Amino acid sequence: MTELRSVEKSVKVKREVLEVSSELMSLMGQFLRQKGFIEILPVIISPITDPLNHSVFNASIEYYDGQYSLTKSMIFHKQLAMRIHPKIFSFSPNVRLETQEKRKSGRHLIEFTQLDLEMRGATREDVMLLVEEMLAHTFAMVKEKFESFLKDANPHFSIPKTPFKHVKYLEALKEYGDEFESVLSEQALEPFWLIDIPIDEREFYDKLDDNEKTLKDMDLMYPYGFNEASSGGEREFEYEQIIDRMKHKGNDFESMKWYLEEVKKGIPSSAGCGIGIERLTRFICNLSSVEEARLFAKVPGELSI
Ligand code: ASN
Repeated sequence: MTELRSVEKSVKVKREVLEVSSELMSLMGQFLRQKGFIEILPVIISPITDPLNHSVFNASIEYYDGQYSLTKSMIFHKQLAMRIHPKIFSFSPNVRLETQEKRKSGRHLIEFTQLDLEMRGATREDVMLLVEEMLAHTFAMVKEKFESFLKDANPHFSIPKTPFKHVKYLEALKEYGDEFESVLSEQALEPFWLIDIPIDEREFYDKLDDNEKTLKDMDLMYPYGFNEASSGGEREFEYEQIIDRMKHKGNDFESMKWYLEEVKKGIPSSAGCGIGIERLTRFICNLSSVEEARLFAKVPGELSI
């Protein structure tokens, strides 16, 4: 039987960690509003959700003759929201029922929250510059407010220097082998972007580059071995191209039919990304796992309150 994670552990998160987490959500929200973004309410259940690039256990709810999925990411809703407003963000709770091996990473929870943002007509470069500025600003403000806590908790804490370095996925793979992400993250002293991810390594919705091999997308990587922080990119928005990409990936068309109908009517081009709140909190507070970065953490392989 699956163990119930001790309730004591689930409510034993440090008070300062929760304060940092609360503050950084507030700071990033303010920053984005100043840049003309509006906050939209998150979608928790929908017949369409991110198919992801790896398999997880099914999380869906029967409702009359249909089925709702719990949101794995709001990617498709962000694209549809682009019809109404050019700059949106949401603190989006995601449920991904990962297998228990994922617990070892220190980066996975089966329920987590990402700051998901999207910009109409934008390029990948626009998103990278925005995120760099947002993080530099957020870290500076957090440093001011939590100086004495951070001095003890995180000896590496520093305000990231912009612009962040760009590392090409295939070049890094060639130089450092399969474990290149961890190797580079361990070596790094500053956050960096992993760009040009090969088509088979990511979902169908990130835009294919003209070379037809890599995507116009990016992952943000934290230094000191904290690994992946964020993923995003420019998006596919043309019907034929989306169909081709879904076929290439072997995605299920039936569950995506409402999305495809909307794409056929037309959705704007856009770019965006999602930044995990628990991972950001973990990185800033130098925690060994995201389990310590929020209250009521749902760890892979266990039941938690
Ligand atoms: N939020 C991510 C993005 O905007 C997608 C994801 O979480 N898989 O690209």
